Amino acid sequence: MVAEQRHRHRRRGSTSPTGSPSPPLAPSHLDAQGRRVFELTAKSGRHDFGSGHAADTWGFDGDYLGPTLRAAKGEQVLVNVHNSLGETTTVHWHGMHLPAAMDGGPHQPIAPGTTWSPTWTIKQPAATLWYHPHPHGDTAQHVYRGLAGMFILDDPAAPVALPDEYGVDDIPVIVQDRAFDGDSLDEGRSLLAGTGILGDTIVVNGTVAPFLDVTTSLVRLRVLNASNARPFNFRFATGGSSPGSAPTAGCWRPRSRPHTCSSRRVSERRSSSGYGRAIGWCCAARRSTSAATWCRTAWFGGEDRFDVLELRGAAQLRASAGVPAGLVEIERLPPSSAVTSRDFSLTSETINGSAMSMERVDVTATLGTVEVWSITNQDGAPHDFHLHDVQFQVLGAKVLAWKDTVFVPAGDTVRIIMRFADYADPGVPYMFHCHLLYHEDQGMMGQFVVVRPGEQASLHRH
Ligand SMILES: [Cu+2]
Repeated sequence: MVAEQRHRHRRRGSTSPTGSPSPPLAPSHLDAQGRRVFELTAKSGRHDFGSGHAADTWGFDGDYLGPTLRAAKGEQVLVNVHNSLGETTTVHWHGMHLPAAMDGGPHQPIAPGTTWSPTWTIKQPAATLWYHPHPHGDTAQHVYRGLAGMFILDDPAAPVALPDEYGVDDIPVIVQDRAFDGDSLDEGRSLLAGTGILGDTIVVNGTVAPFLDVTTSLVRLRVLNASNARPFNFRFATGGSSPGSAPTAGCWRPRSRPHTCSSRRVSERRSSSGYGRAIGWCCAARRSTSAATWCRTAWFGGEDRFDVLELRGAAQLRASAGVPAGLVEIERLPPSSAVTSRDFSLTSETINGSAMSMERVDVTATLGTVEVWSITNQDGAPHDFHLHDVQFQVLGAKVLAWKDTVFVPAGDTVRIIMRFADYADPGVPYMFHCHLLYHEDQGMMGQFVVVRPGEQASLHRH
């Protein structure tokens, strides 16, 4: 244990750590049309989180979380999503560039006992994405109960020389905070927090107090913050159990070259990739605060510190290749290429003063054009802005990267730039919204439609 923990954040029950196995890779097969076909079933179950917690949960194929889907750029995928829950849900492919009708937002409900079968071609660079429900008004509850999984995209034409043995030196790290009421998941804290549930127990890959056995000198961690509301500023605790083994870490986004840093904010409700030289060290999370903002940040979890994942190095580590000098090429979108600028104000669980309506189109974007969106948080609370369909770049950011979600601190403005490419459908919208799931459910969400030049949006009726 390296990070301090306040008494109210001390782990419950036994603190003997348990292993944190990677979620299994989802099996798939190629059908007669050459499509890579996956099966996913949303179901209820009972999951042992370790440390004495066995709770009623939901999962895909299992009792909690879901298998990791993996596909390559250029492949057409087909996912048969079966709903064996007692209520309607959806499955959204977070960060995926795909047609609106395949997006899995509130417009693609999966009724109990039915199957939804979206199919699309992977047209984006290698990425660590995820999937989770997106039913309007119920997203927080469905994700909290355990419906989430990773979706890894590879690009065979642009290989990156990072560790790539899944579960051995290429590790999914799905981080969630959970609150327990006895052994049950506590779902009743939303109204108290203002941001939705802030749990006092950290769960990684569905395990409390986890550790990871490391056998190679370099590991790649694919860190996914799948919490409902909590932002993290992950850092590596130095001075681990092996003398002189302070890790180096860096490279948390698809970017052109390795980048060394001591901490990485994953406040954004999505995933990042990182690597570290792993020799017996811990990984801790906290958010820095200043005195002036103490009240606010404490209220939203900013004073909390947690140990997240202990990496236990084997006595003998298999030597890995070195850190590559280059990673991927990223085309910078210049603001001068934008044909449209839009302003979005986030306040009081609305965007530009309106709560989400499935009957209203808030933005109509034209296929093939670049836009700049200026997002202002007018609240005293933090928000996370998430855009479906296309990845964007943050103007003025220190590091060039493709992102699908951006943290917008209280009172701040963030400007993002994106190009709407490949897919237009005047009748089916994509969503943009705060990715604090409680805010999203309350209505801090809007709809955008991508049309061909000269076309008008006209929503399909439900
Ligand atoms: Cu929000």
